[in-house]
Amino acid sequence: MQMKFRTTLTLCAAAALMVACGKKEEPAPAAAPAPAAAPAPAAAPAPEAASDVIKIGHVGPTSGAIAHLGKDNENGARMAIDELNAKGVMIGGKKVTLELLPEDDAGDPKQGTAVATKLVDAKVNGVIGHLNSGTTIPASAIYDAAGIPQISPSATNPKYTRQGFKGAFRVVADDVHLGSTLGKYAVNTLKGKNIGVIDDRTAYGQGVAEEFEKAVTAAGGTVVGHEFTTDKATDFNAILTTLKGKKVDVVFFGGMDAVAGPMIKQMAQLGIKAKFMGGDGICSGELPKLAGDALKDDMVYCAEAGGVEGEQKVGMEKFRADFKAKFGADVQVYAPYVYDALNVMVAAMVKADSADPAKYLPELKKTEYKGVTGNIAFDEKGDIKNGALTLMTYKGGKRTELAVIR
Ligand code: ABU
Repeated sequence: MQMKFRTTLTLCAAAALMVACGKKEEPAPAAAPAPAAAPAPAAAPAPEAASDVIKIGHVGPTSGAIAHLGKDNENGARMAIDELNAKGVMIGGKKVTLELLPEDDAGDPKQGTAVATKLVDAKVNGVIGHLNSGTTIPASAIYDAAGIPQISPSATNPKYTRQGFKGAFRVVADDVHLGSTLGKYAVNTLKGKNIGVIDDRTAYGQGVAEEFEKAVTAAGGTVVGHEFTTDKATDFNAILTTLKGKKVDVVFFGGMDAVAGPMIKQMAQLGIKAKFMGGDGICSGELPKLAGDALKDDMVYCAEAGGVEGEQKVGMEKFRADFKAKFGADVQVYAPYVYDALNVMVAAMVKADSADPAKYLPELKKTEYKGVTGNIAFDEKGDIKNGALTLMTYKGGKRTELAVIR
């Protein structure tokens, strides 16, 4: 696929980014012979203050049913920005100020592309986000066309990094890893005999459910039914009754916690005693509130698309404590991944001594970063190398780690 990365010149020519480009402004390279008329008007000198600012966009759904997840992600970005600014970041021989441009895509693909365009127009130096695969994938084409690197902290649909966009990265494992691990677990560990699947038809929900189903079949299990809902639905009685008729002992849901919670409640009302499984989208701190008393101990199994073991747990625990102290809220799922993604992006800028995307992108590709979520390096597609999953259940209304799986 043809790359459409904007040249260094184009970005550096934006007066507001002169210093962020890492060098004193160089004379503009000779343009192709111009039709005699209009010499390019001399750019007005950039105000000193503006030239020291590096803009980083963040996008997640901070409104709507999964606003709690969007805010969690946004707070991860704020935490990184605040710490970096307090520490002081030197680029191009100057101390720069990092500015967060937070945007709300409401988890909606159309709004996702609208805010992506807005961030491009604002001349951001990079983007962290989006949260959902359904918004991340269409937005990635806009960032790619503008030459702006993007790191998603949570979008797990494989397609995101398989479009040939050289500036698209993610710091979590993908749905192939999630679905296949959970599918094997359903058959081999939970001993599911009649497995039911429901998905919400989003890029994430459909993708992870399909991978789960493939893995169940490969492990010798049986999917007795696959039902469909949406990410806005609230009534699941019809599809749950169908699955009840098939005597399901495990129900896998491809979708987010805001839908999973009421679904678990309605399973209880219908007397369905099956285990409930899902990917990272349901694996939040909020799920027990959303499901209420219907969520029993050892009933729900899910996986976060990352994880740390051994000594690296210390850094993660410190992050969680610092996050709670700063925002008065527990981490939901992906705030630490956002925090790392933003630090990775800024570390690449510092290494390149430039916030010009064309200059720091090569450093981003070479990332070797030890973060709170573990070691981050990217493969040729932009996916995290050697990604982990953390298998979770819920006990006493709290997420409880079962194992970290690679
Ligand atoms: N990975 C689950 C939530 C985000 C998404 O991929 O849509």
